[in-house]
Amino acid sequence: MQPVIGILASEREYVDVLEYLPFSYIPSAYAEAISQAGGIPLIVPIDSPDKASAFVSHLDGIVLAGGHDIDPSHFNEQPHLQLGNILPKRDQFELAIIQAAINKQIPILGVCRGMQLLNVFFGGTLYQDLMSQYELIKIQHSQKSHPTILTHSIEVERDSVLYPIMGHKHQINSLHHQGVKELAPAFKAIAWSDDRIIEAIEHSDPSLNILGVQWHPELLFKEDNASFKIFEYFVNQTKK
Ligand SMILES: [Mn+2]
Repeated sequence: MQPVIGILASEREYVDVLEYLPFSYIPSAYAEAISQAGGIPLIVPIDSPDKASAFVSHLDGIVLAGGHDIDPSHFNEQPHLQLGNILPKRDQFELAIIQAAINKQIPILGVCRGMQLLNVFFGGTLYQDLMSQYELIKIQHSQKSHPTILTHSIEVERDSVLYPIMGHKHQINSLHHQGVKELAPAFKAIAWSDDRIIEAIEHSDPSLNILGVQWHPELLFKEDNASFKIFEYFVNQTKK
């Protein structure tokens, strides 16, 4: 049986000449990557947090995707001047899904915003805007190049699930303007950029199987073998 992997959808208004309708959506690359890696991708629309465990009861793994900024009220801050769009109902639903996934002990992969939300769920904080809030910033984390172009390098911790996949140094894409500030105590940082932004995290309890990456491997998996292997690793974990 192939594992069923829930990919949490975002929502936006579809603006046509006559229509302003909310659409559930997620970039197709997430589903393609999961499917190629041997999972059955299932796109999960935003719903009531009360239903999170009912959704999770049908799933073997969870992917938290990229997208909106996270509502800073979840880490007791007011909105910074450079905070982007937030979608509070998405935050609330995804936070409930994380709790339900932990209760069921199924693996979670957080990508970009997904990694940041995992950190916030476990009590960490974020830079709402790296450019203005992180003093040591010196490289482009919100790349101007096409999203599939590899732009900055990361250094990977030896004692981590990513090391066998990526080795010590690897080139990645970078499409984030927020970042992890205080890492939640439950996590280990396992990859960093040159200017010491945390680029990947894993939960210190390996039985929980929670991994977060700050870049976008779903946009690279066709050309970059390490990106594909992240999805393969994740899907294999959901079979255990
Ligand atoms: Mn980056």
